[in-house]
Amino acid sequence: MGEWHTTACSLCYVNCGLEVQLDGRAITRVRGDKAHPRSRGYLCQKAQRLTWLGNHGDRLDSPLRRGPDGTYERVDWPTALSEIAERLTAVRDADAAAGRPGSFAYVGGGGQGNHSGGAYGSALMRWMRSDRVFNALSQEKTGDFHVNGEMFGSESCHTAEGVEDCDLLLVIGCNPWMAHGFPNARTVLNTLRNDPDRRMIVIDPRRTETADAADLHLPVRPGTDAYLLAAMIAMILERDGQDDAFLAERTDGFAEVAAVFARVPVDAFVAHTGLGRADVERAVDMVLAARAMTVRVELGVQQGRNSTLNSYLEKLLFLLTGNFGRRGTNNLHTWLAPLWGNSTGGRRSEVTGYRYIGGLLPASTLAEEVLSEHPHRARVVWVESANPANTYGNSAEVEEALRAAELSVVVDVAFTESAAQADYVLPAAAQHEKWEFTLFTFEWPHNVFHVRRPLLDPLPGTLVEAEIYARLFEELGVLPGPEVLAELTEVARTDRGRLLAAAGAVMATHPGLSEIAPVLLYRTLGATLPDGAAAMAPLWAASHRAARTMPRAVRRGLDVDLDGPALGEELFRRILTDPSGTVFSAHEWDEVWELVRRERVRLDLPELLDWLGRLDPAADAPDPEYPFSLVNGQRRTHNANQILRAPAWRRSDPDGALRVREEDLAAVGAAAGDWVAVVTAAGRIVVRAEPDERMRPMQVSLPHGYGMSYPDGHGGRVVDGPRINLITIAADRDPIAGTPHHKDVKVRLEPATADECAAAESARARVREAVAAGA
Ligand SMILES: Nc1nc2c(c(=O)[nH]1)N[C@H]1C(S)=C(S)[C@@H](COP(=O)(O)OP(=O)(O)OC[C@H]3O[C@@H](n4cnc5c(=O)[nH]c(N)nc54)[C@H](O)[C@@H]3O)O[C@H]1N2
Ligand SMILES: Nc1nc2c(c(=O)[nH]1)N[C@H]1C(S)=C(S)[C@@H](COP(=O)(O)OP(=O)(O)OC[C@H]3O[C@@H](n4cnc5c(=O)[nH]c(N)nc54)[C@H](O)[C@@H]3O)O[C@H]1N2
Ligand code: SF4
Ligand SMILES: [Mo]
Repeated sequence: MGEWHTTACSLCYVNCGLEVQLDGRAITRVRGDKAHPRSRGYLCQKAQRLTWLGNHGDRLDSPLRRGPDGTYERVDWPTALSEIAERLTAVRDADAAAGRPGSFAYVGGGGQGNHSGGAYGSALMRWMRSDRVFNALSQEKTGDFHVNGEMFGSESCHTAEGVEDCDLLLVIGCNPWMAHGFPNARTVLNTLRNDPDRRMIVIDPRRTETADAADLHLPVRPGTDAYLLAAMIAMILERDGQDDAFLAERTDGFAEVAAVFARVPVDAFVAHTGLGRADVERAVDMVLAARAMTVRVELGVQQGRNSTLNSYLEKLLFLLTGNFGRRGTNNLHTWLAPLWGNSTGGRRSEVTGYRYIGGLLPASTLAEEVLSEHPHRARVVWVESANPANTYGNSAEVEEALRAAELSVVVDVAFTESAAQADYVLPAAAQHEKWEFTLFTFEWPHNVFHVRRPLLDPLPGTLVEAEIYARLFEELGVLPGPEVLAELTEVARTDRGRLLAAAGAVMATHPGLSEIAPVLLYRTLGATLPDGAAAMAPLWAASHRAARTMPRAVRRGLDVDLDGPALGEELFRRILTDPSGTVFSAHEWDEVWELVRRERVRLDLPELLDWLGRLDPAADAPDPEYPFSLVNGQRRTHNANQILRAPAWRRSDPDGALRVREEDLAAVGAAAGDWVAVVTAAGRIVVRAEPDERMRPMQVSLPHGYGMSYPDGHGGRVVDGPRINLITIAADRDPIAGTPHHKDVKVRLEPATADECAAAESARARVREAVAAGA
């Protein structure tokens, strides 16, 4: 038996603790890590063949430079970085000369399990005098952040879910059985199913695997959640079901909210959802009977129609009924370092007019931000740990933007669809080849941070992100000379308490250095950390901040009796040395109010109450040209965003099939197993049809996480499954947050033409051949 190494899964943002065995560079066995304080030994089917993460035929192992004919040439690191530095400097100088804001767009900055690069990439953005960030969060969660900002006082006040302790779990627009989204999801759902005293309601057009475990499933018509939630809240208030004591003690604005809900036409709204009034009444009965309800939402409503309004209504539902701040209800959670910022000031992009939310601009506006004629358009697109050409709305436009930019750079482990458009591609070490961590730490009242150690050396030719950025800053001439760095390193080694003051003195004489503090920490403090943990250096600052802002909770979490800087040092030491993760904060339930950034929760948000007042079932009629509602990006057994490119990883669903009810398929003249075309105004893709009687009539689904090209073993590349964002229309998005309506894309189905079928069969055969050959 080989040795077991401790690590974490990075195939979804739950990041379960794992133990793995290795054979050379291959992960041969995987099991859950029982010592992980959050996942406690849990893992799902996706992690079982983690060997394909980082160990496949499409790894990059050299920087690439695009030639005028669109082919890529291998260049060495110094060449790539010096040329990039020269071009960045030219843009930065031109920005300054024109007196315009920095035209650098930072895209991504971390995936499902790797957030260490983000600090360094953000430093580059700041040095380029920009703050334009686009990432996955800004195409799913920014509506939620906006509402949090207005209600709780900061957009980084983010809700946690008491799924393990609630007696009613209200699941809206998510499928935790498949997608997780909270730790140990299948265990939690099975426990709920088997406990006669606990209930679950699922609001989803599809009878999902999660709905199978529910006491009540409400198969809402796609895109009508706002009507349903508004009707439910109106019914609760009609029945005086609000928690008056909680509202009086903790909130403002109830009267204004109640006045608007008194005007909600409940019957018309319920009719519009396609549900029966009796079922909705039953849901309301269950909410009112609950001792502790937790609401769990995700993409079905966040990437659905009325996204930001849905986020508001979902929160009103738990707040009006007093299901906040107690065991088993919704709460807020702590951060070691917040994953997103706060921009409640209302700043907007000059190019698209969209506001910044959580410090982010909408991913769906990236292409416009670049392709616009506006003098302040983005001119550099810097992509790190994201594949916007496949994951942002309208892939063709995103590709055009990457080509049109004055400079585009992709930092990735694989030759992605985005890399295939970039001027330079920089190969990063994969997640098991470096120190890494995730900031997806959403737990309350105990929160866990997990730093994981490398299992392998970096693949030759690759660098960890911290080193890529540090070398780039050396080329840019921003870092001080070796003697100054050596002096600071010596301070870090011998007298860390003095490091901030010493670094401050250096910054005072080096313009631009304060913007890249993480890089300075990496090059100095980093060099003194044990076992090559240099890239973790920014966590030192984060540890001290956490210890300063929530000392009591950190003391309890670590079970120590320290204070001041000693507590921060101990926290940093612990997160670097605990192999299975550290409980970095432990609170009492009612201390959640320390995290709320205003005195009382604000309930009446005029912009959203206006939106609610404008909801009109008549304005929401189906489009006869595009009669189906497509869940464009469903989570299934074997998909994981764009993380796992190797087709061999998937044990199920090799084609990434279109799921559709058999009668709906027959009505368009097709049958199970046929290739069919899915058509929108933006494009047409050809997919394999597979019957799924769980779908709601006239609702179909395609999986997220396909459409990646892969080496075919004969010197070419072949696309594996549907490239779903070829058919999304980037402008079909939320008016406030710009989040796309991916879960309700209006489409038409047609039988594929003979040529399309032949091309699809051929691609499929080449993928299967590559898999058979061990790709
Ligand atoms: N297997 C797997 N798991 C994953 C991922 C993955 O790629 N694969 N990705 C991870 C990531 S990044 C995320 S953000 C999460 C997302 O996790 P989820 O949001 O749970 O996953 P989805 O399948 O995208 O969509 C959820 C549900 O929304 C429903 N839905 C569609 N339209 C509507 C509607 O109008 N109203 C309502 N109420 N529901 C609707 C769909 O039927 C679907 O069941 O999953 C994470 N986990
Ligand atoms: N139509 C549609 N579009 C969607 C969705 C949908 O449901 N439907 N879902 C959206 C959601 S919720 C999300 S979260 C996004 C996800 O989309 P993205 O934000 O684009 O992220 P990922 O798909 O996770 O891609 C991660 C990239 O990081 C690379 N990578 C992996 N490890 C490392 C590393 O250590 N370093 C570096 N530098 N790179 C690495 C991978 O090779 C991959 O190219 O997609 C969104 N797009
Ligand atoms: S739930 Fe997510 S993090 Fe856990 S094993 Fe499955 S894919 Fe990995
Ligand atoms: Mo996501």
